[in-house]
Amino acid sequence: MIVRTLADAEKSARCVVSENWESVRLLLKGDSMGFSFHITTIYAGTETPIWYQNHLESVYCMDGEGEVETVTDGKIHPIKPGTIYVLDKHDKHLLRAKTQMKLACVFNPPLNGTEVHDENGVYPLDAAEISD
Ligand code: 9YT
Repeated sequence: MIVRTLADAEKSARCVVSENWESVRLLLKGDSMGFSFHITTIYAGTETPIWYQNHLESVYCMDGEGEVETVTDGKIHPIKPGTIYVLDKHDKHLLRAKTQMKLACVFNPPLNGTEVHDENGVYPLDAAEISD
C-alpha cells in the first residue's frame, strides 16, 4: 500500500511550480498504478494554453471559479466546484482562472514527475522521473 499526505508532498520534489500553476503530484509513473494523480492550484487571473497530445486528463474542480475554452469550436465551459472536465480527445484548450482554483487531476499515461508545459502546452513523454 502507498500512503502519502499532501502536506509532505508539498515539501518534496513532487511539488512542481510553473508560471500559472503549481502541481503536487501525489501518484506518478514510478508508483505503477497506470495513472498519475495530482492536486493542482491554478493562480487567479491566469490563462493557460494546454494541449496534452500525449496524455488523457480528467480534471475535477474542488474550489474556485474559471472556464475552459475548447480551441477548435470556441466553446466556453464554466468551471466551478463539483465540475469535472475530461480531455478525452486530447482537446486543445485555454484554461482561465477567475479566482484561484484547486483541481484534482488524473493523467493517463501517468506523468513521470517533472513535466512542465512546452511552448505548445504539451507534456513530453521523456521527462525525468520522480520515484521517492
Ligand atoms: C488543469 C491542468 O492541466 N493544469 C496544468 C497542471 C496539470 N494539471 C498538472 O501537471 O498537474
